[in-house]
Amino acid sequence: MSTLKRSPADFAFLGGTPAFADLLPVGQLYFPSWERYEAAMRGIFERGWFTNHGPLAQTFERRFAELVQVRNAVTVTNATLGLVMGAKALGLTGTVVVPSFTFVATAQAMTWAGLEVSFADVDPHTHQLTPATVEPVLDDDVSAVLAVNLWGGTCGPSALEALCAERGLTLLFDSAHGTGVSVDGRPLGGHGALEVFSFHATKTLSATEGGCVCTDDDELAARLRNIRSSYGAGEPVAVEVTGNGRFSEAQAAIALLSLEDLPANVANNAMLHAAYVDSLAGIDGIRVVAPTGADESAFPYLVAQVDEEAFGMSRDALVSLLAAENVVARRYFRPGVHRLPPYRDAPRNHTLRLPVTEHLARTLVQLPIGALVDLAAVEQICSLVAAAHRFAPRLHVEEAA
Ligand code: T4K
Repeated sequence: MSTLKRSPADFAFLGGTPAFADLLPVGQLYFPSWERYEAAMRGIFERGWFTNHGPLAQTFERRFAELVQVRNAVTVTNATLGLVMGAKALGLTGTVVVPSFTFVATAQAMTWAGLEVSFADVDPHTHQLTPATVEPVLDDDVSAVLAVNLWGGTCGPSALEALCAERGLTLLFDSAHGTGVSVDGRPLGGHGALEVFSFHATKTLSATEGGCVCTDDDELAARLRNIRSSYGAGEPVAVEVTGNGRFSEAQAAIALLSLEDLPANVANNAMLHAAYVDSLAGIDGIRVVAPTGADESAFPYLVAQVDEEAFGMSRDALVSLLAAENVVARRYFRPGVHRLPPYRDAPRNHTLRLPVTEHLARTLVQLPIGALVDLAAVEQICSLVAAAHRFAPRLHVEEAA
């Protein structure tokens, strides 16, 4: 049976056949073949060394440090914990400025580290923090800025470095989306005091769960290693508090295989991204937002912006229509972290308005890109979007909650 939408009745939400038989999620979800995974696991079992900074974790740290050209790559259980431990290792106090337009973990990691969070708006074109969006929220309580390199682009780290140097603020980066991204002729990893990467399964480099804190500051790295665990601490240095942020051998094994596959996976993302750009170009009211501020991107997300009036349907209605077709589009990062608990309840945020963040949270959609997507799938998703636009005046879609 054809899944082309030739009339409103062909849409799955009205009883037609879904365009895809299986759910197509947003997320990179690249995974090595079972054979390579099994061989890597066999090695771990034969060595009988499963965690506590084993040989695979050590090898991965060396290779990732080479990839991003930094002196120290400190692996951790996930990026959220990496941000908490990074803030602790830096000895941050007071208030940290973060963008509200980010995954909630960016801010929550600072809260876990005992810091106050002050939210800044982002640039409407790049979706990133800039000196112009940070400056209005700087006050005497602010000691640091946690900038986010979003969507496989960057926030332009050098301009923020200049601002923070001038104001005497510590600058750190959430580069959860940043593997394979370079700016000003070098990879993300060595900017600010530290940068934190995520190796979650939905990221381009995957350890299923995982993360890494990168820094060129050897003393900071020594504190981080001691906070993470006595295993892999190298030299014991005094730290206020220790935890468990270890990266297991199973995580490291997958991360090493993922590192081998990174060039091919990035090339695949680039091809799929270009196909989306081409196929969505002719449809009024929707446009692909390209990663900005980067010399090279790994294209971890396909971000599109919907102009409800020109498209004929809201972003939330489009998401609902696609879900019925088994395309699980995401709406990152709604409603903006300042509107989520616990932050929305803080008196300082009651009257806080971040118009760009709030607009992006209402209009952006992320479409599937990564391992589970091929060119035919991109074509089919774009033809669904085109049909949604064409038939919009005759479709009454209930908006996704
Ligand atoms: N900073 C930023 C800017 C971030 O974006 C993130 C995480 C962090 C910090 C923190 O990093 P970590 O502590 O996680 O290392 C996902 C991810 O869980 C999260 O890692 C990511 N950012 C965030 C943007 O997205 P969800 O809840 O939206 O997606 P999830 O996990 O449900 O997966 C997406 C789709 O993929 C689903 O439809 C299910 C599918 N899926 C997922 C997994 C994990 C699969 O089919 N198989 C799988 O194994 O959060």
